[in-house]
Amino acid sequence: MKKIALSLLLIIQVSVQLMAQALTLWYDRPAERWEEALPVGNGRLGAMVWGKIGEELIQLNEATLWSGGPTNTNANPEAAKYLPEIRKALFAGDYATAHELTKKMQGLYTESYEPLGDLLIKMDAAGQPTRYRRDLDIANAVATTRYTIGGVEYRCEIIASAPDQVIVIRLTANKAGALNFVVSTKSPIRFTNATVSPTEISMRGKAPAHTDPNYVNYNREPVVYDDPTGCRGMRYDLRVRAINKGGKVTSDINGLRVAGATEVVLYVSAATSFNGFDKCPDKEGKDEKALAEGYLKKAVAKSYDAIKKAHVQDYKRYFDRVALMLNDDQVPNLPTNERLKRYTAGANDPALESMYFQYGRYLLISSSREGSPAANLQGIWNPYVQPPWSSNYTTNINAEMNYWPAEVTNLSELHLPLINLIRTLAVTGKETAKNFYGTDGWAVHHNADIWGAANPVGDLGKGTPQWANWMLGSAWLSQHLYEHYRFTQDKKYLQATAYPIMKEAAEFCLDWLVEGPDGHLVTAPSTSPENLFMGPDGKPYDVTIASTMDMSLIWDLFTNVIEASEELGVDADYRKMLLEKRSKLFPLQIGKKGNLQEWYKDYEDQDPEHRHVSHLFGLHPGRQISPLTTPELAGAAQKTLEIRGDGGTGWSKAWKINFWARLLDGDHAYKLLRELLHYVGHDNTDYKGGGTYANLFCAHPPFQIDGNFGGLAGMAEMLIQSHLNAIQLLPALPSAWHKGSVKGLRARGDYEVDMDWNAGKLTSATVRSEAGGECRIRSAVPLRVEGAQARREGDVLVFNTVKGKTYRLVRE
Ligand code: FUC
Repeated sequence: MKKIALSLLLIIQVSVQLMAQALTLWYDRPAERWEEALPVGNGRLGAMVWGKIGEELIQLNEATLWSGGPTNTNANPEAAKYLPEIRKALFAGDYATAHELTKKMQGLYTESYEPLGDLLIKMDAAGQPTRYRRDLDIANAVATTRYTIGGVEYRCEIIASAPDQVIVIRLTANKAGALNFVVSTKSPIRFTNATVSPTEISMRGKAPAHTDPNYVNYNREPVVYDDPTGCRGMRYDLRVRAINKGGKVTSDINGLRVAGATEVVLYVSAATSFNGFDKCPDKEGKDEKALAEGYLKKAVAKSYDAIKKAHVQDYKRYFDRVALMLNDDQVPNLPTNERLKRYTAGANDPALESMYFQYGRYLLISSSREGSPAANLQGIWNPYVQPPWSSNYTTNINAEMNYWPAEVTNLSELHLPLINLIRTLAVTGKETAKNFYGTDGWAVHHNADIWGAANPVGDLGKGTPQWANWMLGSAWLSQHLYEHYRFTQDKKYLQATAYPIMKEAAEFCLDWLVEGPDGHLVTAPSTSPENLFMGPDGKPYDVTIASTMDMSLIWDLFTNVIEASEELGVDADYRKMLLEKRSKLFPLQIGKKGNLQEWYKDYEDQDPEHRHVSHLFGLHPGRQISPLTTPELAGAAQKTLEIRGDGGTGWSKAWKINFWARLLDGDHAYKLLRELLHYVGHDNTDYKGGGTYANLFCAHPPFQIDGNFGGLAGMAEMLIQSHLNAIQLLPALPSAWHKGSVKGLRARGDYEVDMDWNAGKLTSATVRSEAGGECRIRSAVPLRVEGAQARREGDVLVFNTVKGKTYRLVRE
């Protein structure tokens, strides 16, 4: 008996160790570039940990710290007057005139996400370091650096705690009194340093009143600090307090000085004056000083161990909901960057793939928490004053992609920051639609920011319509409102939050649609982000009518509003009207190459391998096209993908994983997953092909977090799909994942699903029904359900479920 208990204990211990190994990114040298540093975050505060010896660098972010102030929704009062002329030109096929006139409908650029600053820890420890290791344990959300100098082991552990709203760093030496270091702070934006007490320093400053995107250069100051109106330019306050065991801590203008300590805990607190999208961050700003002090005061009353315990518990509440095991998940004993390089060269490493999956979930938990802003183009991690694409919300793919995995990978609450951003945009976007086009409802264009900027960017005509004048952001964003309902079945939310905003987006589309030359309803002007077509004169153009993407987005929105009104039992007449309008939308076309046509006419693309594949929206994330419901269109979508090829930037490859999974081709999806996990050095040598940096951040390049989230969503799509009124188990399992198990994935209808498979086939599954109701299961192998009456509808197994009950499915 004792023996059995002992060996059981051993097995548990070994598997806990294996799990820990499987879910740890580790390196045998310090980061040399930002793309090698390791991210931690609590949704609001973020840090990139370099793990340097001598002078440790921890780069900090606060998610509300943006340049600017409340957005101007009426930057171009003339815009609407061009609309009739543009439509006239388009209907006459005069694309050149339409292009020029569409530019005249542009507004201002968005603001930029700004860095908070750097925390530097200058260690005084002479000698050659040995036994170096830095790692990020994503099962617990703890980053650790350790090395030995002169026989003393130094450790630096860092966590970003959501319950305590602080970043905490614990430095230890395994020899009493061996810790000697100086902590200082600086920022690439305006700052002043001060001492608060012998053990506390502060850094205060201001974000710019305006920051231009990094690709704009008009011979003017790209970063402007002063705003005479006092309405722009957000304040921030950063505090660092040291609590030491042994030795002494003092402070002066150069920072905190620690001498002869054995352990020191640094409590890092920060806050900004951001007070909502419609408040001046300066004049009407929050008291950032009081906020930063408040978080700090509460935190320092707790020991490091107590804060860590609460942090790990809180983090695991999300993280532990899903477990994924691929094949035998053997973990090679190699640093993560080496594994990635080996994998890029062709080695198999299913444990790297499952770690990449869980890393995506780690990043979402760390960058998108209730009450914090939505994860932006870089999540919350950004060291640049002028970050790539302002690190804002690009709504023609990137912002939505960030949230594709939220529901299916069981992180539904983390979807709420995006839903909050959508609430803001429904307000600013309504003013924008009225001011720019004289329409009802709300409109969002290519970019948004924390202020709810919704106008077509481009600085009043300097941008190009190819990206700036894309009008259907509200239709795409509205899909997220409805998907949150489809997964959670939360009727109260549907009725109070989602439906009214979705309906207002439909209002915009109804006003925006016009009757086209052939009698169908069309959008005009219309673009297909960010591609160009070759016009009849052999020249490339961007503005046309009724791009496939526009029509697919409107179809999706109308369908969701129709369904939602049925679910709520409201608006019968409105529903009837929408059904009628939907039937008049310009339909999807199959082109001469057998592909799904991207444009109103069967024009050639200027770049047939363009990274955007907007016209396949109906395949993913939409539900208009599927091999199961519209085989002909699905065949055309496949042809489109073949013509586009498998190249592209990071997010483009991530999207293609999702497309191929929706085409039920697991092997092709897997090929693209492997390519997304292609090692990209920090010199970004391989621009044509996106991939993955040493820290597993997605390389567009440069770093964009969308590819991490899109890749995660794609892997989930390979394992489970539920967009077509049935839960499809293992719809696109690649032959490379011959054996495995997954626990805790979510399906629409409020189900939680576990699955095991072997030899490429499902062996068993369990479905927990959280809401009750009729459960519909589709699977490649015939299944039966234990303990419930079931019937078959074609290849779908149908059975009634009781709320809260679990059902086991086994092979027949
Ligand atoms: C879109 C893409 C670019 C980039 C940017 C943030 O405009 O076309 O590739 O991802 O967003």
